[in-house]
Amino acid sequence: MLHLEKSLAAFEEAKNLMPGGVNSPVRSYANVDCNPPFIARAKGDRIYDIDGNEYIDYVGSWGPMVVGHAHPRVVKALQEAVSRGTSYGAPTLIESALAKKVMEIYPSIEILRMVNSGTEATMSALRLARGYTGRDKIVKFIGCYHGHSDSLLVNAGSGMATFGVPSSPGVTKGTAQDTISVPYNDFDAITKVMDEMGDAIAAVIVEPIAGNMGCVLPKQGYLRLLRKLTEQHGTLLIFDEVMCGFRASLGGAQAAYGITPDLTCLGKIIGGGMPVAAYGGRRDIMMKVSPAGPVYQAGTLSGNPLAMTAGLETLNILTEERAEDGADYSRMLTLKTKKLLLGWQAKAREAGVSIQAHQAGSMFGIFFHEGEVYDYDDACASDQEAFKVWFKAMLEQGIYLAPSQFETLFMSGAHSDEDIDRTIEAAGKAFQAVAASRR
Ligand code: KE4
Repeated sequence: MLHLEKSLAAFEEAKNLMPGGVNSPVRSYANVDCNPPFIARAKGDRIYDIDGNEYIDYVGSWGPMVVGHAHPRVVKALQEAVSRGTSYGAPTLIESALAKKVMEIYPSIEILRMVNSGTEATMSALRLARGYTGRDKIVKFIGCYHGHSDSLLVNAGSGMATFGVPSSPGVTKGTAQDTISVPYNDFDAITKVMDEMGDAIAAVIVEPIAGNMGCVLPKQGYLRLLRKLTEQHGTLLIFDEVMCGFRASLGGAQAAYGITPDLTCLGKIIGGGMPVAAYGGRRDIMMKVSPAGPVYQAGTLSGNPLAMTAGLETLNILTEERAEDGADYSRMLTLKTKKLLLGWQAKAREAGVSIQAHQAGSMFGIFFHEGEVYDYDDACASDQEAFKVWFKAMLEQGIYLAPSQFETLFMSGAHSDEDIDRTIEAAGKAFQAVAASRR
């Protein structure tokens, strides 16, 4: 039995200080009907709560901690940077250094702008797409999440091509009507919308590998269809790689699937755990951004030197370090993830529990579902009660997972073979608990 007395007390106090006691909703553990451990520190693949419990961490701060927590190279670089000050609000060499590093890895990005969150990156990319094309409408996909800007907090309207309805109070009907939402992986739906309205659509924004309905992969040919349809209609294709960037492969989904978007949004890993995101792409488009062009976008802490430092050191580790067998970092992460999922699948079979296991490089997840999971409806049809039982059984055994069926898990270079084996054994017990809960 996990002892969480101090976390419980901290959570009660936090609820009087922040909405729901947290600064981001998913951290409240509301989706799994239990209380969140308050974290004291983390190192490598381990995370420690204020009650002294130790966990193997597969959340990795929702993606950024790809080289593990408190990596010595990142800590050292930050310690040196902080002694030179924390923010200048002025151009620095480190911003150019990180920009160059990102462009080496993402050749589709010819010019980029640093911002402070994935929300800011996608919001800015959409404003730019509207400014560049002179069009108002955008298309997003049901189940994909791109941060909390108003245009993107929109659900599908009643009909496929009809305009959106706000998914949150505070989003105006006027804003929502310019967003069209269609099912992910549905070839006919996107083709119909683009055939009917493509010439009025500024951008199609997509998580090329979806991570916010659980981990869901694009069907064969789907991303190529999006590229073809957007080119046909002069619509910009925006890849939101905030999550799958540096995860699906070092060069993200665009490298893994060989599709070149017009704009790319990055985040999480390029900050190495500090607040960094970016949007970038074709020079002719990006040169419309202020002060080079008329599309306004700004930020006090954009390109913050500490954040740039953590991001650059993280990317240097990803591109320089190799496993003992010489495999590059991304290959090593993919193999670690594959080993974990093969173990989970074997344990689930032993327990007589059907799961779907999805992997894209070092991002992964499972669904308690008999059939394939291709879209949000499929994800919603998975057994969420089973997920809760499994999640709690894993947490009890010291395995720290995302507290929602609709999130994705992440491997890091710090996860040892021993810890992966331990996680597989724990999953075996957790799948047995699921089977018992169904009897
Ligand atoms: P942020 O504004 O949270 O930095 O990024 C928004 C965002 C944009 N695009 C994608 C594909 C994303 O996954 C995200 C944010 N991811 C969530 C995890 N599902 C962050 C965790 C949270 O909301 O607390």
